[in-house]
Order: sequence, then structure tokens, then C-alpha cells
Amino acid sequence: MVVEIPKGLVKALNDARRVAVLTGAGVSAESGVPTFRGEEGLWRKYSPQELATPQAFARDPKLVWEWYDWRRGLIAPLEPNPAHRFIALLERRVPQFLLITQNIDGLHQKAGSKRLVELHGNIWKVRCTREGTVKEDRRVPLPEIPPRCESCGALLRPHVVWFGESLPVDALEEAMEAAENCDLFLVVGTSGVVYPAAALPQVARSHGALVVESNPEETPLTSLATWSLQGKAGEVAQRLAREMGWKDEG
Ligand code: BJW
Repeated sequence: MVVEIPKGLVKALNDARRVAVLTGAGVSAESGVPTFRGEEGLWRKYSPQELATPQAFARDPKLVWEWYDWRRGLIAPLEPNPAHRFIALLERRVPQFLLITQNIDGLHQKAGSKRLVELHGNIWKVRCTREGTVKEDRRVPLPEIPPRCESCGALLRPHVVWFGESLPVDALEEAMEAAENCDLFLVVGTSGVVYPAAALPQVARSHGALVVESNPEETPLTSLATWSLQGKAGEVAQRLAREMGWKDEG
């Protein structure tokens, strides 16, 4: 199905001086990263309570690490898709821009995004459970599971945000400020059910921003969107880039 791009949206994107973008797992789906919810989602096969909570990690760190090690192996060879590239390109064309991602896969950075905050952490970072120190670790597979801190020997954990844990304060503050102060808020590939991220489009809307959603499915955010583009993120991005006359979008 060809996604129709409303003329008003092209003008709004061209005119916007302050843009914020919120992405979720759906933006990486066409790159091959599984989403969480839906038919093929991770939560169909794995229980969040057993894998993505601090209690799960306390109970069985080896099991939790095996799952993350498997996901790291899956993500490592994957490449950004046209949606990641469109967002990176948008950043370079807008004076005030922030990409707010819930994703931990690092594909936005791989596509060239620079002005971004990661609300739920990054799968390529590990954190010492005793010292709190954060380090990048891209080894796939990890040589030891569960991995241990080189300096103190305590357990390392994935530097991600599990259910019931607080989001990084600075990242959330920056995201909130961008939502409050943007002309246009673009939401790509999120089910819009996980808070506080899901509140950001509502904040943007209540502060007068235009809200644009790109998702093949309806979500709780669809009703507040000024424009809802029903399609896969990569396909929508390619159509949008063409309508905007961006030649270098692939
Ligand atoms: C495509 C596509 C294509 C498919 N193109 N699209 C207020 C109200 C109710 C509850 C709460 C609340 N405040 C806090 C809570 C509790 C909780 C929460 O929100 N629970 C709800 C589920 C009910 N939130 C938290 O616990 C957060 N912490 C917090 O708020 O701390 C303070 C506090 C705690 C407790 C109580 C009150 C306050 C932390 C949330 C951490 C989320 N962590 C995870 C795992 C990260 C690490 C990892 O990856 O392992 O983050 S869970 C998972 O969900 C992951 C995602 O970032 C997040 C969001 O999912 P996302 O990205 O939207 O993916 P999907 O799969 O849900 O959707 C994909 C979408 O893509 C779909 O719409 C598809 O249609 C679409 N799609 N193909 C475009 N090609």
C-alpha cells in the first residue's frame, strides 16, 4: 500500500524550526530488530517479568544476561534503514532538533544521528552493580556470562532501563523540554504504552505542537496526531524524503 503524504505535512516539515522525534522499536523493525509487542514481538515468547525487571536480574542474572547476549548477537550485524537515515537527515536541516529514542540498539547513531537522548539506555553498555560505572562493551558473544567488573569483581548488568526503574534524569529532562518547546513532534514506531515516554507526544500537543505519527497500526497516540501516516517507517521515510525533494535519501 502506497502511503499518501499530505501536502500540509510537507509544508509543516519544511517550515518547522524546532523539531522533536520520538522513536520506538518499530523504527528498527525493517532493519531486523524484533519489536516487543505484537504478533512477532519479543514479549510473545519471553516474559518481561522474567527478563526485564530488576527483580528478574536479582533472581537469575545468568538467564537475563543470556537473553541480552542473544539480542546483542542479533543486533550487531544489522544496519540502519531509510527511517533512521531520514531522521539523521532531518536533524541536519532543522535549527533546533532532538531525537528521543526508546531504543537501545544504537542504530540511530550508526545512521549519523548526533543530537539524541536514549531514554531506556543502550545494549552496548554495561554497568557495575556495585560502583555504578558505565563502560562500552561490544564483544559478541560475551566471553563470560554473567560478566563481572574488571576493577571490583561485582556483577555487571546491561545499561538499560527495566520496568519499575527510573529513566536517566538528564535524558528525560531534555526530552520533556524538547516536547514542550517544539513546533513539530514526530512519533515513529512506538506502541505508545510505556511511560513516561508515551506522555511526550501529549506534552508536545498540549504545548501547541503539530504531532505526526508513523506506524502501520493505530496506537493510543493516533487520536492526538495532526497527521497519522499508516505504513512502515522505512517506506514512509522514503516517500517523505521524495516529497521533500531530498535527493540524498536512500
Ligand atoms: C512499526 C513497524 C515498522 C512495527 N515501522 N512501526 C504511568 C502509567 C502506567 C504505568 C506507568 C506509568 N509510569 C510508569 C509506569 C510503569 C511502567 C510502564 O509504563 N508500564 C506500562 C507498560 C503499563 N514504566 C516504567 O516502569 C518506566 N519507569 C518509570 O516510569 O519509573 C518510575 C515509575 C516506576 C514504576 C511506577 C511508576 C513510576 C521504565 C520503562 C522501561 C521500559 N523498558 C523496556 C526494555 C528496555 C531494555 C530492553 O530493550 O531490553 O523498553 S520495555 C520495552 O518497551 C522497551 C521499549 O523501549 C519500550 C517501548 O516499546 P516500543 O518501543 O513502543 O515497542 P513496541 O514493541 O511496544 O511497539 C512497536 C511499535 O512499532 C508498534 O506500534 C508497531 O505497530 C510498530 N511497528 N513495525 C513502523 N516497520
